[in-house]
Parts: sequence; structure tokens; C-alpha cells
Amino acid sequence: MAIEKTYSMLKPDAVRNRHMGEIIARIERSGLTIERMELGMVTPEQAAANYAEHEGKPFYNGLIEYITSGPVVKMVVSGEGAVKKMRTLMGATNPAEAAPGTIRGDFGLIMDENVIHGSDSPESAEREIGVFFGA
Ligand code: DGI
Repeated sequence: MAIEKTYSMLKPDAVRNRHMGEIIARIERSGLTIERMELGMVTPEQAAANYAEHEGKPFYNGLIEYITSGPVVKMVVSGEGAVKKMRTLMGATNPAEAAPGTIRGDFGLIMDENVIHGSDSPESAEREIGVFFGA
């Protein structure tokens, strides 16, 4: 499998609920490498760029408000098949449906605060790394 990069982000609820350390430990234990990491706010511009595909949907405004509501941890994660591997570690989008043992299954409760983001393809990863870390 090819070495890939993916963009991952611990969302405001993960930081607020003090789950950063445990989630980062899981990423490291999986064999993936954290290449870059930064704690900070998501700007409204970055939020809009990251969630452009959801603009106009009923949950869009809440999503932007949530992702800009407090510090997040922005990460570039790399390794063999990193995109899919992160998605597997994360679990289903809705924490209520995410399997036990996954990050969302163990640290999340509701769709509106689902703990972690991970790019859905190598192309999205490249775009998102640009949005959050610059070219
Ligand atoms: O890639 P994912 O984060 O798993 O999912 P996505 O790219 O389809 O959606 C991005 C985020 O938007 C997701 O993490 C939570 C939110 N979202 C998506 N669909 C819904 C939603 N939030 C609510 N409240 N309702 C939805 O149907």
C-alpha cells in the first residue's frame, strides 16, 4: 500500500473534554506517524473551506459554529494507507452508530459533536492540509 498523508483534526469537544492525549496515543499505537500538529482555533474562512460541500444543509450553520467554538488539534498524519486507516480508527460519522473501540464510538455521543475529523480521500487530504497549514 502507498505511503499517504491525511489531514486529521481533534474537534473542540475532544479538547474541551480532555480526550486529546488518549486519542493521540491511539493514532501513534496504530503505527501512523504524526508529522505536524498544532493546537489552535479554526478561522471562519477555514471552516467554510473545509465544509463547502455541506453549505445550505440544515446542519451547516451549527457545524460552523461548533468547529469554531474552541481550540482544535490540527494534524498531518502519514503512513501506509493513512487515509483509510484513520477513517477506520475514527469509526462511523455518527457516534451513536460508531463501533465500540473506535474513537467516535468511545469518546463521542452525538452527531453534532463527533470528536474527530479525517480526510475521506488523498485528494481531500491535500486540499485540507492546504487549508489548515498553508501550501
Ligand atoms: O467525513 P465525516 O466527518 O465522517 O462526515 P461528512 O464529511 O459527511 O460530514 C462532515 C461533518 O458534518 C460530520 O463530521 C458531522 C457533520 N454532519 C454530517 N452530516 C450531518 C452532520 N451533522 C448533523 N447534525 N447532521 C447530519 O446529517
